[in-house]
Amino acid sequence: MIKLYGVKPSNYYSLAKAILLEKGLAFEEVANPPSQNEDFLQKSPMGKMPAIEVDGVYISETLAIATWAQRAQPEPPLLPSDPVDAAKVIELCCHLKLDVELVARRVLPAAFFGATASDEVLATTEADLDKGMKAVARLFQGSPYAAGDSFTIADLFTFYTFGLSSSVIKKIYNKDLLAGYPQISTLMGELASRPSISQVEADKAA
Ligand SMILES: N[C@@H](CCC(=O)N[C@@H](CS)C(=O)NCC(=O)O)C(=O)O
Repeated sequence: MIKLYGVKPSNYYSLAKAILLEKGLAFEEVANPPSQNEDFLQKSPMGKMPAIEVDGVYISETLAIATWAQRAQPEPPLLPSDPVDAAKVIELCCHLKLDVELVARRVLPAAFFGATASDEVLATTEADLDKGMKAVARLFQGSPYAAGDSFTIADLFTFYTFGLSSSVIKKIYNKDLLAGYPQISTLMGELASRPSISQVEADKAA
């Protein structure tokens, strides 16, 4: 049985869980917060969650987990079979993760954990985020899904990137990260009622 390590409030853990649910793969959730303990570093070399265990092998990094899931369980597809289309989905996921989510995370400690962000950090984060949002918008299809005709991992990256990033940005800058991006806003509303995502969110609240 596949094991999923991490804790439910994490957006990346949620993303990996939604992937397993979309694929209809049976898995067991093992509560394991991020840690620098040797035991957890063997599962996830940066000590971050999520990690999965498949036949005694550990895999960290959500994109790697998504790639494994697609190969292990091709149906229903979360990546297009066409190589270029698949690469475009991954390209969008990378920009969501590296140029929006990770940038917003710079001010997460100030938003929710009482830390102070310097004026310089506040200014560079805002400018970099603006650039990241414009990059994502260039790739975003949104008709009807993030990468075009079919539901893919880019939709899950979209949901779990903006779930966190929007709340951080609202708290720090009192602004709506998705203002000016109506396609993303609309998709976020639709994705919230997708069964996999609804289940992940309901489990979190339970
Ligand atoms: N690039 C990783 C990011 C995972 C990540 O940042 N996880 C956070 C929780 S949402 C974490 O474990 N943070 C603890 C830490 O940074 O030590 C992925 O895609 O899985």
